[in-house]
Amino acid sequence: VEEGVVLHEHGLAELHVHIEGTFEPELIFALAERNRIELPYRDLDDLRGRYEFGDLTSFLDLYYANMDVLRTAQDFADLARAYFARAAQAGITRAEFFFDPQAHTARGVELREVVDGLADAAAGARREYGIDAAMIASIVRDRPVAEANDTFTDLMKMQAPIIALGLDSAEVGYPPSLFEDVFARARAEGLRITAHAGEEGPPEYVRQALDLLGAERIDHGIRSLEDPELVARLVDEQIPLTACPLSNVRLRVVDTLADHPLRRMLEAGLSVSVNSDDPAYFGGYVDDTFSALREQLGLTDEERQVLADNSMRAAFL
Ligand code: ES4
Ligand code: ZN
Repeated sequence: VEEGVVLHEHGLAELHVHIEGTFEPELIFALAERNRIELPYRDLDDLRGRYEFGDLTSFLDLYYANMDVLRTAQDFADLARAYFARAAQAGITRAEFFFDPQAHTARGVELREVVDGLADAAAGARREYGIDAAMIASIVRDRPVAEANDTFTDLMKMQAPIIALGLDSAEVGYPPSLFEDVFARARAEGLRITAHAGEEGPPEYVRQALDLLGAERIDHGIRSLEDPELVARLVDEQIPLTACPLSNVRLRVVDTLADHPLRRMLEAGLSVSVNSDDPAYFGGYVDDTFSALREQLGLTDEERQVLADNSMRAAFL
C-alpha cells in the first residue's frame, strides 16, 4: 500500500490535537535560537532521548517545558503552519485544534500573541491546503479554577475566534465538576463543548463531563469501557469519543497497539474517531496512526472508512 495522501470519501477530520503537541524538536531548536533562549538540552538527540514517558504527568512536564520558547505571534503561527503542512499530507480536510491559553499567559506571554498567531495560521491553512481549521481553547485543569474563569473572560473580551471550549492536562484529582461555572458561561456564549475525560481518570469523570459541563464530545474516554452502563449511554446518545491510540501506548494507558480496544469500541457501536493528540511526542500523525493500526491491529479499509466518517460526523460544523 502506498504511503501519502489517502482520500477519504467524505473527508477526514482531526478533532483531538494539541497544537503545542505538534512542536517538533527541530522547530523547538529553531525558535530557541530565534528568541535567543538557551534550551536545557545539549542537542537534538539529547532532546529526542527524553521522549519516553511513564504516564500523562511525565509527558506533560516535557510538553510544558518546551513551550518556553514560544513567545511571539510569529512563533505560534510557525508552529501551527508546520502542523497544517503535515496534516495536509495526512489527508486531513478539517482540523479542530486545541491550544492551552494558560500555559502561555502563566509564563508572561500575552493572550493576544497566542490567539493572533494561531488564527493567522488557521486562515492560511484554508488558502494553502484547503484545510478547514478551527480553534478550541482548552482549560488547563491542574491550574486554579479562578484562572480558568479569568482566561475565559479575556478570550471573550478579545473576541477570540474559537468554536469550542475544552478541558485538558493532568486529569486525576481534577474532576470536571470543578469547572461547571466556566463551561456554563461558554455554553451561554454559544460555544461547543468538549472535555478530556476517562484517559487516566475514572468513568465517573466522563459522566461529570456530560452532565455537569454539557460536553458534546469526550476526548479519549477510553476508561468508559470499564463501565457497561456508561458505554450503553454513550452508544445510545452517540456521544463521539476522540481516541488517540499512539498516545495511549506512549502514556501507558494500554500496553501495546495490538491491545488497543479501538475495534471493540467500533463493535460496541460507539462513535469513535482516530486522532493524533500530541503527534510530535507520541510517534506520529493521523496517517501514521492509521498505518500502525492496519499493521498491528489488522484494521481494515472498511473500518478505516467508518472511523473517517465518524470523525466528520463528530466535527463541530
Ligand atoms: C494532553 Cl495526552 C493529553 N492529555 C491531557 N491533556 C493534554 N494536553 C496535551 N496533551
Ligand atoms: Zn489530548
